[in-house]
This record gives sequence, C-alpha cells and structure tokens, in this order.
Amino acid sequence: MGDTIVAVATAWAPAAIGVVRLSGPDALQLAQRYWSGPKPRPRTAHLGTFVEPDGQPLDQVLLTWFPAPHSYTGEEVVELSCHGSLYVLRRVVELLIAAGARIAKPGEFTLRAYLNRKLSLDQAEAVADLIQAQSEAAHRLAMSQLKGAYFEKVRTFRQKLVEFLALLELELDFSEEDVEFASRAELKRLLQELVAEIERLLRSYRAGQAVRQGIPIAIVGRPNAGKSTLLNALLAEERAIVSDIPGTTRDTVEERLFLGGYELRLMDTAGLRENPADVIEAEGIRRTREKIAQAFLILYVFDAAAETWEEAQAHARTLLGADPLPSLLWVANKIDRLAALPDWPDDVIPISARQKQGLEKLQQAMLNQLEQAGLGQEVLLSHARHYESFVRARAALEGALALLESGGGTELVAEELRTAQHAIGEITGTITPDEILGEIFSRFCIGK
Ligand SMILES: Nc1nc2c(ncn2[C@@H]2O[C@H](COP(=O)(O)OP(=O)(O)OP(=O)(O)O)[C@@H](O)[C@H]2O)c(=O)[nH]1
Ligand SMILES: [Mg+2]
Repeated sequence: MGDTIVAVATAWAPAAIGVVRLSGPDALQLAQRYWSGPKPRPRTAHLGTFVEPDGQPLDQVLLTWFPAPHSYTGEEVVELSCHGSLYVLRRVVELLIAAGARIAKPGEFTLRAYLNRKLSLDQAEAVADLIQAQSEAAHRLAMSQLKGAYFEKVRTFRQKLVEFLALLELELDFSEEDVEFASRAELKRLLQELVAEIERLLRSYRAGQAVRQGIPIAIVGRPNAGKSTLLNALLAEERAIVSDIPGTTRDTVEERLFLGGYELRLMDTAGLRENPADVIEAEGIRRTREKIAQAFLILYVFDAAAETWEEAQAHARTLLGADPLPSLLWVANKIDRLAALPDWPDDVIPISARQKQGLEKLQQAMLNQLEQAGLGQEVLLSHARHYESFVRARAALEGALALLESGGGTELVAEELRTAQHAIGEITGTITPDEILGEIFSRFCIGK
C-alpha cells in the first residue's frame, strides 16, 4: 500500500466536470508538480491551473487536499475537479502516472478504506450497492447497510460468542479440576436467539435480492386473457404485440417499471393452455413456467367476459400446478364488456386493460403485496456472500446446541463456536481471506 494510486472517479463520458482522484503518500506532491495556484490547505477547494510539463495550461481545475487520516481511504487524498473533457481527464491521469502514480484497480480506493478501517467489509459492499441503486428501495437498503445498522445486532451476538468462547477455553485450561465457568443454560439461550436471528435474515434473502436487482413480477393467464395489453397499459407504451389470436405472445417480454419506490421487472408471458398449437407455443409455455418459478409476485389475468371467477380459479389450479406458488393477485380483465360487476371477493381486482380502467387499484394492490412480503424492511440480506456465511454459521451453532443437549465435550462445543464466530466474522470483514477481498472489490468500477 506504499504507492499512490490515481483514477477518474466520475463516469467516462463528456460532462460538465470530471474528477480525478489520487490516494497514497505522494498524492499531494504529485498533484503539485502540475499545479499553478494557491498553496493547498487541508479540506479547502482551491481554483488554479493544471499545467503541462512545458508550462502550457491544460485546464482550469479545483484542487482539494484531504490529509491522512481524515479522508475516504484514510490516506493522503487529492481530488482534482477538471472540466469533464475526455482528453483533459486522460491527459491529467497520464501526467500523474508519468510522475510516479499508478492507475488504480477497480474498487481499490474502497479497498484501502477497508484496510485502513474506515469501513467494514459489508459497508464497503454497500458503497458498491449505493452506486448501482436505481430505485428508492435499493437506495434505502444500501444506505442502511452503509450506516452499519445492518449487522449491528449480529455483531453484538458475535461479541457474546467471543466472551463465552473465552470462558470455555478457560475451562479447558483447568480441565483436570472439572470446573464450569460458562453457564450452559445461558449459552443455550444465546445460541437459540442467534439461530433465530440468522434464520430471519436468511428468509429475507429473496426479498433483498429482489430489491437490489429489480422485483420479478410475472403476468400469467390463459391465451387471449389480455396479458400483453395489461403490460402495455402498465408501461404506458405499446411494447408487446396484442392480437385477438390466442397464442400471440410466444417468448417472454421483460420490461423495467418504477413504481412506489421499487424497481419492478414486469414479465409478459405466453398464455398457458393444455394443448398448444405448435412446438413454438409449447416452448413459450415452458418458458412461462420458468418465469413463474422465478417470480416474486404473479398477476393472474383472466377474461371476465369469457369465464367466471370460479372457472378462472379452476383453470389456474390446473395450469399453475399444485406447487406452492409465489404470492398471487387475481386480475379480472375486460370488465368493459360486462353489464355489471359480479360479486367477486376482495382479492379479485377488476380492470379493463384496453380502456385503462382499474390500473391504479391494481398498482396499489401490487405495492401492498410487496410490503407484506417484507420488501420495505430496512434490514434485508441481499448478498450471496453473506447468505453463505450465515448458512455456515447456523450449521455450527446448531451443532453446538446439539452437543449441549447431549452433554458433549467442552472441546467440541468450543470448536463449533469458533467455526460460527469465524463465519460471522467474514461478513463484516473481521476475518477475511485475501481471495474474498479480491472478489468483492473487483466488482467496483475504477475510481471507487
Ligand atoms: N374489450 C376488451 N378487450 C381486451 C381487453 N384487454 C385485451 N383485450 C383484447 O383481447 C385480445 C387479446 O389481448 P392480448 O393482450 O394479446 O392477450 P394475451 O393474454 O397477451 O394473449 P396471448 O399472448 O395469446 O397469450 C386483443 O384483441 C385485445 O385487444 C380489455 O380490457 N377489454
Ligand atoms: Mg400476449
């Protein structure tokens, strides 16, 4: 870490300004080599000129110096806000490299922040999530993780585990004398609490991923029910082909839609029926089933002018199968063709996709379902890496509990607790092998 790294921290496109960032022991000296302007004072923006080695001015820039350790990385940092010309930015970086800086690897600034204990590992991941966040919900999730609220509870548990472990180790040191420093009843209670907490987090993983990557919602139903018309109406654009020929949609069509602070991935699917007209339709139906399995929510659309609610339910049961389904909303379409609305239960939402009636109610019902599924919660597990660590931690804790029940040896219990402690430590980065670090930070963009 002795070297000084440089990179463009803003997006690589012409813009009003572009920021070049330097971090490392020589950051200020390197920048000053090309600087004509006031002598930099800490954390103050200075207007000056970035000059070529031959004295020609390259650009008018703002220079800000953040002396170590009070900077993002914890090292000497200099930020140069240039005009966002790709030529200027490339030239500034080139000159700084000629002077001795090295181009940063993706995520290297944040890696240094982590290594200098400015951020924990899960917070560093939250920085990447924050940059990627496209919706209010994804932003909220990243922010709560960045603030460190995310694993506060689990960190406390880990601390308690460490204390118990110390007591158990002490018992082992005195093993001749058969003493018990750590209360087994208390330890059992702690482990049970911890397992419950971890299970809650593990259960939130699907929701967390959906918030981070867009919530998959499948529009499903029999051919001609009006699914493609509904997709178009929700998107307010003619995206999918609509016709009165059953079996029009062959492949799934997916579009993003922002609704109530969430990013939705709306999927229009091929209509489900038992006797497809040809192999292409059969393949479309196979894909529909795949989408149903991935969906977080299903909008089951039926043609209210062609079938009753009871018939629709019976059809849905045969078409969707008996497997446990994701949450489902019943959408009664084509109500413009009904003289009066039948006496449907509350969870049937009457609409006319063609006339754009009832869409607001449908959107509200979709949002309610998402809230009920817990997508609005502040703490959701959203990384596969955390998920795997928690699964390992849970297995070890359950192992320890079983040993306590069966009166297993202190040595074995201690070993399980060590494994659990280790697995939890990987999440926040207390214990982290180098490969994990490489994996995490390589996913960042350069300049972060
Ligand atoms: N009257 C009326 N007709 C509708 C409504 N919604 C859709 N339709 C008509 O129903 C027919 C089928 O609509 P699509 O949206 O293509 O139906 P689909 O469910 O996507 O059908 P497949 O792709 O074949 O599975 C078209 O002629 C639409 O214009 C509606 O709300 N009212
Ligand atoms: Mg269609």
